[in-house]
Amino acid sequence: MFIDKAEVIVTSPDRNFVTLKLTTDDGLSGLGDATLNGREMAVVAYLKDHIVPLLMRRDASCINDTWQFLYRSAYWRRGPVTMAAIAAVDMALWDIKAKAAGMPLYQLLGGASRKGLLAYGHASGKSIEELFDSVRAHQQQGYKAIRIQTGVPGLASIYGVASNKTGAGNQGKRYDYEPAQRGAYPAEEDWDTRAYLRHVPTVFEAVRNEFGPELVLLHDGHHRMTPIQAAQLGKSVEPYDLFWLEDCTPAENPEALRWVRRHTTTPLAIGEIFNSIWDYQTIISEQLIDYVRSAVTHTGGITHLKKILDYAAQYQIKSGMHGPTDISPVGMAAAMHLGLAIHNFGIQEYMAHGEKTNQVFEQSFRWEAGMLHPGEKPGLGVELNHDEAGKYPYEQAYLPYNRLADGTVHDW
Ligand code: KDG
Ligand code: MG
Repeated sequence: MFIDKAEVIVTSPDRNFVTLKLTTDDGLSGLGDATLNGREMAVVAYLKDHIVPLLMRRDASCINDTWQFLYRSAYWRRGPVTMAAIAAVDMALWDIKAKAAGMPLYQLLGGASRKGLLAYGHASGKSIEELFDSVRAHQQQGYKAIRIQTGVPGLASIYGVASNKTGAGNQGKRYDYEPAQRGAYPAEEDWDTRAYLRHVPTVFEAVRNEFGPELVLLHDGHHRMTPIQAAQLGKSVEPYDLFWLEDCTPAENPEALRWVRRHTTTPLAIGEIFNSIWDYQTIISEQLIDYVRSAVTHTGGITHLKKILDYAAQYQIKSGMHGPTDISPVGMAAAMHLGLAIHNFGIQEYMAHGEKTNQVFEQSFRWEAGMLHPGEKPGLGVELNHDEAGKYPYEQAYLPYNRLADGTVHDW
């Protein structure tokens, strides 16, 4: 079974997606997600110019060897562009292998370890009333776990707060926060850590009082605090029993988490911007986190993320795979198969994709009572509709960036 054809498909139904499609000489095809939000075309060039020529006539069944060959023969290692490109090849080869076996991929990864995957959605609101509406709307959709992000008094715009309102007259409207905005320049947002630290505990107190102790609550700090500020926040939300506090400090300095850990028992999650097992070495072996946030798409694919999660399992650290809308339905399917199979699954982030995206990517996953399941179709269970994809050419889009009141650029 040889790789005969490799296509890199860029489509922008509700947002940009980069997909690799590999086809074998005996007619099987596999899909891989290579979407790197705001830097999509860098991965397209890496795939088209440097990877696709190496794949032609390779044995499609040799997934490990192909992974090592692409990783080591480049000499230059790691990095989001390289690892997203390798991830796409890896996913597509697993898709092909599972189709050849006539099984859903999770069966090849060892079979199901659970009935379904607890998933969390994104509730948000500029005010407490809007936030409560959004939490209720998520509960109506079946979510048992909900991430809470709110506006902060004095700040005009903030990460994670959707612009579309929920509630009366808006039922059914898509209101998830979509940070990447189409256009030629990134949008500017404002930031004030002290205002944020004062406000967030009051929000969690209000949410717990309104929705009770059962609801699983999460929060994303999005890399903005210093270690000691993160420790303060972790401590101040302890009474509200968070499932996790995510990305409390900038992820490049994993040692910062030692300081946070010393001061708070709020569980910590990090890793959506990591791309290899080496990024996790210190924080897993020193047990500085509780959840691994990597996406299959950004961490070298199923082969490599499974290694990270197996390593994490030795330290009772669980998965919490990244699942915003910039992970395509192909990347989400890969996460669901992996999450269903591993023992140390924790939770799966799930932001439903828009209608156009769901027409481009035909999917077989199930959403029932707050749980995801990848379905029983052989392979990943996702097929690309080329006609639909062709309707939506790439559109330049950027993630926003932050400035403090005095004009200093801050982590976004
Ligand atoms: O591309 C960046 C987004 O995926 C990121 O901002 C989303 O932090 C995020 C999350 O937790 O989903
Ligand atoms: Mg995040």
